[in-house]
Amino acid sequence: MVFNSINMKKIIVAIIVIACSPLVFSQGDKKLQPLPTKQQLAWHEMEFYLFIHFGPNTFTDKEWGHGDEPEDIFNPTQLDCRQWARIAKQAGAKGIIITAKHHDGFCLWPGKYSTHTVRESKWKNGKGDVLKELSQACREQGLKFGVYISPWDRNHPKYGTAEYNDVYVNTMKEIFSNYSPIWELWWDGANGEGPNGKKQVYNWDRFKKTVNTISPRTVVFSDVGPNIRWVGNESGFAGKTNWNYLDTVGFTPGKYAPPVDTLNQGNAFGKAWIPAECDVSIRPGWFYHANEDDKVKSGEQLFDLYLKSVGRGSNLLLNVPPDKRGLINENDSAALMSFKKLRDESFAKNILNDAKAYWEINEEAFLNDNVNYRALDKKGAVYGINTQSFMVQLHNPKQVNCIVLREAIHLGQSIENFKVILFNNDQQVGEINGTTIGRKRILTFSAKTITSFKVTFHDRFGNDNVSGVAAYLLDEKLVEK
Ligand code: FUL
Repeated sequence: MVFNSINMKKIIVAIIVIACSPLVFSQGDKKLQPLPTKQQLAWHEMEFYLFIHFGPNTFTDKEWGHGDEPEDIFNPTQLDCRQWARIAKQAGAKGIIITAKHHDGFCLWPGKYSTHTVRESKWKNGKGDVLKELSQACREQGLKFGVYISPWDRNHPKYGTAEYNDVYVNTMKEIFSNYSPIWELWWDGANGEGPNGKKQVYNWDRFKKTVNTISPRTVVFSDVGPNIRWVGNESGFAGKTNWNYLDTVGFTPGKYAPPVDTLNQGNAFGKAWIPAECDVSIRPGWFYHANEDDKVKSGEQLFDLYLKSVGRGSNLLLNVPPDKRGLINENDSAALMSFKKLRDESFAKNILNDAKAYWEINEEAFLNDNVNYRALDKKGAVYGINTQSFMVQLHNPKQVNCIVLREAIHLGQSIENFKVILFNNDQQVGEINGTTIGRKRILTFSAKTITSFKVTFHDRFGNDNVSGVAAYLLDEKLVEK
């Protein structure tokens, strides 16, 4: 098959002329599907950030504390939140979310609604405040700061009574007024017994309204949002089909959450924009355990998780638990640096820089993976052109094993499936089929020498919302496992 660029251009120009009311077409579609908020769009751009599980469990070697651990157990000898933030920054993470309070109820700040806090511990003679130190360290490094506040509390005497919902609301208000801005709030759905043997009936609606009132720009995570959803596993991977839509009516976080497959893939026609976040630990456990020092995931394993999370349109929340000193362990930080190096090396050179796309408007911007779609809009580019495929012609034959596609998610998510056909001159040398694209879809395959490739996609509205394409040659060992 020979592709004649002049004819293709003529055809595309004709299509552009025919589809001369693209804006009307797209605006109409916008009403048909939920769109991300400004905060959610900004969240999508975060891609990768760290989770910190830290507290009494770090010192007792537990994963779930009982809530009756003596406060003095919490006594890090060299706690340094600046070290955490520095390492996060060097690893290319964009933020840090910390377990302000885990299920054991211990508060990493001197909270006034609890008597089980850093204030009652030996650490800094009860004068320490981890949230204060970490929020400052994040600010210094230009990182976003987020908090995990476990509703399940195995220490609080009010847990299991209606009054505990007041305690929880007050706790949130206290944290938000002392340590804002808080970019992401993480709600775990766990709901076990408290010290009086009772389970709490959480008032999720009230919790949601509270955050919405005191900090409307915070994105709130739980199994079912309201802003970010759990991906349905703690292994760090999103579905290859991954819709940013979810139906939440009748569901709550925890036991009454949607099935894990639904969380993993989203609902194709879901009523709300609630994208998935992939939480996973760099070690087997969420908290630090010395006997897992040799079980830290390698840079290559982390890269594979990156492909399965960010590369499937989701975000990667990677847990790196500080050790008993209160420092990120050397093994973890080495793995993070190796992960960063692999990302940098892999995506340093978009080999389409000198390629031509038969998407003739603003092809330069289109071929730049980093360009943001808004810039294209302004120039009246890709918006609404009713074309379902485009061709990319390389300047010279090149070896490729990775193609990155992006969808203009500020317009919603509507691409249902796609096909990439690789050519070496007239010869078809490969074909990759997929379903959703979303913010970013990273496809990897065994390396091929190609001169061109064709991307065909089916958009549920006939829109043309592919907003970027790039191609790379990765180290062969990094191709998705
Ligand atoms: C789970 C918790 O029970 C684990 O301890 C951990 O915090 C994880 C991120 O969420 O539901």
